[in-house]
Amino acid sequence: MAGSFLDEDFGISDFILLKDINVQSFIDNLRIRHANKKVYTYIGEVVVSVNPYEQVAMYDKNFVNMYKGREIYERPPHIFAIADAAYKAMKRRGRDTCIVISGESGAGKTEASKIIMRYISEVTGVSGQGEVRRVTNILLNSNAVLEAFGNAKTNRNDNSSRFGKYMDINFDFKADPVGGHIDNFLLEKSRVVKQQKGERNFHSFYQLLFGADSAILSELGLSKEPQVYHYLNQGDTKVASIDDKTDFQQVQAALGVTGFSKEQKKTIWRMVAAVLHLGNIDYEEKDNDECELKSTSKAGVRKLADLLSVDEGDAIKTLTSRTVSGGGDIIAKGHSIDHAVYARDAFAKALYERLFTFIVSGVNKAMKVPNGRGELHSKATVIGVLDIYGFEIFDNNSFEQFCINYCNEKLQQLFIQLVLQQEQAEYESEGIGWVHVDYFDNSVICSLIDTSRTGIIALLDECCLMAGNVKDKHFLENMNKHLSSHKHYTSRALSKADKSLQPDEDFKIQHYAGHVTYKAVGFMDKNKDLLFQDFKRLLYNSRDPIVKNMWPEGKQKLAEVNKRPPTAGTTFKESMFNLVNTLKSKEPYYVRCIKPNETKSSSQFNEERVQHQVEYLGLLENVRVRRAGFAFRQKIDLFVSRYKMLCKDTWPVWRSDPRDGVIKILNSHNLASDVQLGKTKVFIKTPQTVFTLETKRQESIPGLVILLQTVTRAA
Ligand code: AD9
Ligand code: MG
Repeated sequence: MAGSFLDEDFGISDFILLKDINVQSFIDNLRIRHANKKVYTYIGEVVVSVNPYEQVAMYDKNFVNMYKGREIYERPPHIFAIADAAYKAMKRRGRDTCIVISGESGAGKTEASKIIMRYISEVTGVSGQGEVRRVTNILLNSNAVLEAFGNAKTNRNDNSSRFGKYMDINFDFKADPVGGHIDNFLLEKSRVVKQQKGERNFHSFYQLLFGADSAILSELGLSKEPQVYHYLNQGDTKVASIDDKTDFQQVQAALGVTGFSKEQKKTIWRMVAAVLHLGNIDYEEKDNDECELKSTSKAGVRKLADLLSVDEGDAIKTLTSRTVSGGGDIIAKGHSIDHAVYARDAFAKALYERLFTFIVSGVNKAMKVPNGRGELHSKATVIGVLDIYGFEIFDNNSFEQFCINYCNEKLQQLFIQLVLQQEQAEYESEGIGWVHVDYFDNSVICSLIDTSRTGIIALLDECCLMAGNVKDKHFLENMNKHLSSHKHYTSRALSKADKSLQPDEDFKIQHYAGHVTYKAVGFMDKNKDLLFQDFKRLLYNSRDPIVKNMWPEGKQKLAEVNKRPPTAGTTFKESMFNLVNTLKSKEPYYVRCIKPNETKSSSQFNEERVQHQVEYLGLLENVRVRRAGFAFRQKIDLFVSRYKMLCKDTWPVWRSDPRDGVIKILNSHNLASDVQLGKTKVFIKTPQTVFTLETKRQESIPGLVILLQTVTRAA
């Protein structure tokens, strides 16, 4: 198996073993491996994955068996090995672990997370208990459901996750999955009402139109033609790589497996249909700058009211006016056309977002497993899998890209803290000599965004909470005022020479992964995330209990309504803080995904694009730190007890100083030059040394078993 590390035909399978560490040698190695369909390469225990953009036969049962229970360095690099390492740490050492998958949009994160989940389901539940099968079935089927409602075609990825997902899988004392929990982050709901050229709305809409039979469509009052719907006809409608019709059947089945009843499924699709009807509602001017429904929209509203099980008159009122309290009275104030369109779109976005939250909680309910006494399992050990939207730069970057990129900054910071800083700190505390490695610490960008009072989110909130006619332009001015000297922020007002920036519109952040220009227009609106109380009340009064339960705050009276719920930016920031804390409390494993080209080609390897990703992911620094340091480490006494059979002096029991034991073992195999002794741990420089130790250990075990049997028999 030693060949698996240094197979020159396929490049080198662990970057730590590269002769010279520089960008070119790193990329050369990736290129050779990519050309030979070697999807994975290690940096120590971090796996780098290059999207193959084709099915590579390396995920079947034989491969599962090859990796099951093995150490990372025993087999060629594979994501299975990382999944197994996380699983073993959980099983053998009772550690909560997490697998953090990062990389830009289309790099293969979601696929990686599914491969990990499939691996875990393959290696568990071997005794075939029905309950474990049920749970793994839900875990696997939850992907189809969440992707239908939370993924969409973008210009970067045909199946782009438009929400962040962190999934905990809970294991019992036998290390079998007994349940799970999904946390979802910020669904990109603006997509419901608007799509950029070449993109689509969420898959669910097309699945319904192309997949449901005509009886269902007629019940929902829908046409088969997506072009008919304003919320679908702004972008593409068909995607070559996607079969919406088959996907619909699959999602229907998966909804069943994940615990949704027939009624719930019906309501889900009724709500999807309602959003489409809503988008086609048009208004015309009445007197006093107020508006009413166009006559052509009346049938649509009737259907909308029917689908949501609300009163038609109430629906019309809610779509054309809102209630306000004035001088102690509650009065209806008519909308202008602009306001009505705005309110309609806000309603559509909110409907879809609530539906998504409902679906996630439904899956969570199904994954909560009662134990024999009818109680919920006390918190078992956990493996968390994080699959979040990748770093994004579009032609037009708005609030959503800002949040997505901020999230990627936070994860990069966590990576730096855990892998780079922690590694250096450990060498220092162990008194191990090594060379300091410089790396870019992106905490300065995180604070630019999330510092209280003067961070971008705080400055945005400040504008959103001001009274009067405050516009996005003021938000830009507010940032220019407070952030003028920040190295990672600029705008036209601050750097007049930068003609790429539109005055009064754009601001630019130098992210760890590159410069992104954001359009300030729309930031305040999306941050306020306003939905008139009237809509909430309308749905709370729905005759469909499933819809009603999605809108509990609709029962509040106007006077009781909390006028200032937390903004979208602050809510997102808090969810990122919580996520980072959750991840920090676990033993992390990393999958770093790379996108080899922009054309989804299985053969093309665009060096420039790859180099950019290698640089911003900090992969070279990662190798340098591992190399300057040591690939493996183990507590001194554990090292002696694991390898004592390799030396006649330490076998069968070593009673003297364990440090001397380590030296005896290493000297007996000429391995001492590759190892340093710290205060509490043995540090081993190269994986081959560990491999040699492990192989010799394996070889000596049969002999030991015979010896032991002889001793036992003699006794
Ligand atoms: V985004 O941030 O959600 O936009 P991801 O999740 O990083 O993005 P995704 O996993 O969706 O990317 O991968 C994009 C496409 O690449 C998939 O739809 C597959 O067609 C392709 N892909 C990714 N990984 C693999 C793989 N291991 N084997 C084969 C793959 N194809
Ligand atoms: Mg994804």
